[in-house]
Amino acid sequence: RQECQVLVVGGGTGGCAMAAKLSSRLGSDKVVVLEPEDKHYYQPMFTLIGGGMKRLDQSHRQMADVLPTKAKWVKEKALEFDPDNNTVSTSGGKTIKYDFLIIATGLQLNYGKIPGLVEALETPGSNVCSIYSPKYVDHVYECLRRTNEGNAIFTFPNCPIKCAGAPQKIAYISEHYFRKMGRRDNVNIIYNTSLPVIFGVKHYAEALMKLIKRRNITLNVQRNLVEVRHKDNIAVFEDLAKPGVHYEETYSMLHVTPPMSTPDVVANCKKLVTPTGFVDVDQMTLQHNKYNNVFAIGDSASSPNSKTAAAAAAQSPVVFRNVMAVIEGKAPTDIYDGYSSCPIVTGYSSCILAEFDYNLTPVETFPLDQSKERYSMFFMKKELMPVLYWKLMMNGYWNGPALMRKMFSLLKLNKKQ
Ligand code: FAD
Ligand code: UQ1
Repeated sequence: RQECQVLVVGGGTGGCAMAAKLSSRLGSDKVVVLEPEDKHYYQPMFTLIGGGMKRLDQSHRQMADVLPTKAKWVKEKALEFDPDNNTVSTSGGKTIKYDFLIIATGLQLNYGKIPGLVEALETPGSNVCSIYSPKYVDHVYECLRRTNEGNAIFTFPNCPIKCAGAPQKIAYISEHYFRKMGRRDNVNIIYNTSLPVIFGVKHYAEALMKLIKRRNITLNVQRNLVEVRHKDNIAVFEDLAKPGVHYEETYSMLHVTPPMSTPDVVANCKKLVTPTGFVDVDQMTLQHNKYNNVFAIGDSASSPNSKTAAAAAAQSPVVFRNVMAVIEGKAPTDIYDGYSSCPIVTGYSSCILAEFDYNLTPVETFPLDQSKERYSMFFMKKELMPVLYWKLMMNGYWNGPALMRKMFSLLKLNKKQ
């Protein structure tokens, strides 16, 4: 049995940032982080690894070096939440009692839900790959190099996912790769998405539709991958507009974005979650709707924002101030506006930086039209973001770009006067 003031479950993007902020304010040994993994991955790099622009070993650090020294790390899994008794039981047989709980368990990748997919991903020589898992991301570039002709198919599943832009980023990078290699005339690029549109924010969707047309990419909406038969190089899709109607498509390369959900341990704790399995929090304060001493940050929260590290960054000061308020016996008053951001990499030197809030209204940081493809945004994504992540965000010093945006808009106002 162990006790702590704040228990953070999950030492990924949101959990580590929160642990850094809280342990720095509350002092040593008040915060416990429950996290079973040895390595902390900077997942936004996976897209670039897929395109051969970064290596897998550049995307991770030892968890011990990333988690804050003032917090105590318990290297175990949460096995069961008991929010009525303020305890979490762990894979090492511990029961941790907390005053305040922050759930930051992210999303689990359910590759196994698609018959034939895991076998396909794990059979050497089958050109089936996925940037989403550190286990498979290294294989994506190899698939690109091996593909000379035929259909290169990219999928988007029928459920909420993290970084909803990533499935199309890897399609655009691949298209550019085949063009660079002089193979583009022989390869069809097909993007099959379960969604009814290319992107949820109209401003960027319009720019992306033009790009897709210009680059001769086939877009099929409401197509959900339901089976992979890798021996025959066949992917089976369901037409979501006509349930039960299936299409078989032959591929020479298949890039799969897997279905995702919150980890089973979270989804199964019915007291804590919404019917879809996300931690049931108020979308403004990120405090649990039933348990006042429970908060969530990041991908496992029910707040209807697009799930990204950028969103977790913008949530982190809100959760921090609201937890501090509750610790001091006050009501939480800080508000998260749903900010999320997605650098949509469109090739080996260009990027559209989508930024928006709960209303799906663009909330752009820089004083230029970010729906245009730019090298500056690509450079920021590839070279600056990893530094910002490891040096600032992981130490609790990055609250998202809101301050930067305000500075730029002040400068713009001054110019007009
Ligand atoms: P995570 O960072 O995934 O951390 C969850 C942690 O919880 C993990 O360390 C896990 O081990 C731990 N955990 C799970 N179960 C348990 C348990 N039972 N007990 C204890 N610990 C547990 N975001 C952007 O902002 N920009 C991008 O360009 C971008 N691109 C992306 C591209 C790809 C391919 C991917 C996969 C993601 C991308 N993201 C991007 C999304 C971003 O990585 C996530 O939104 C972010 O990491 C979410 O943070 P989190 O803390 O909620 O979850
Ligand atoms: C961001 O804050 C963030 O989290 C650290 C990302 O994840 C790596 C991003 O990709 C982006 C774009 C942001 C937003 C930051 C700026 C400067 C617009």
